[in-house]
Amino acid sequence: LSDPPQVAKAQRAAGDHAPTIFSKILARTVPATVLYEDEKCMAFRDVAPQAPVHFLVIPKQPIPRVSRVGPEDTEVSLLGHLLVVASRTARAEGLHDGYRVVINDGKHGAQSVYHLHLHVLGGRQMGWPPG
Ligand code: D5M
Repeated sequence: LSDPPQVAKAQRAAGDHAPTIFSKILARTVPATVLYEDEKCMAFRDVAPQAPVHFLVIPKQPIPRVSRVGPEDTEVSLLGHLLVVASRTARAEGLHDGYRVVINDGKHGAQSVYHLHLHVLGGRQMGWPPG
């Protein structure tokens, strides 16, 4: 622990595994506008929307980030399930002209909540490339 890089590494690792606000949303101890829920995931509106429609799809399993998804079939199929739920919920939200799905990973990806989540944004024309 006297080695500062080790401390920084440990702090980063702890951050990756700490419960986040999304655990509280799953537990319904923090309110959210829930659009969809099943045994594996939940979709709810983003509190700081970046488009007319902006919701998040999160697994109930607290995987911290997409780069931590393991090779196990259950985690691989969970990712597929999250995408299918994102697409179905987008349709239910009326996004018939398309939408964008984004996963931010880590520092360079500008991830701020370390509980894996898919952003779904729609209801306006998106630009490319993203910032
Ligand atoms: O995005 C994390 C996203 O999570 C960001 O768009 C805000 C959103 N957020 C944070 N707290 C809440 C609550 N309490 N309800 C709904 N949405 C929330 P990231 O990809 O990690 O940068």
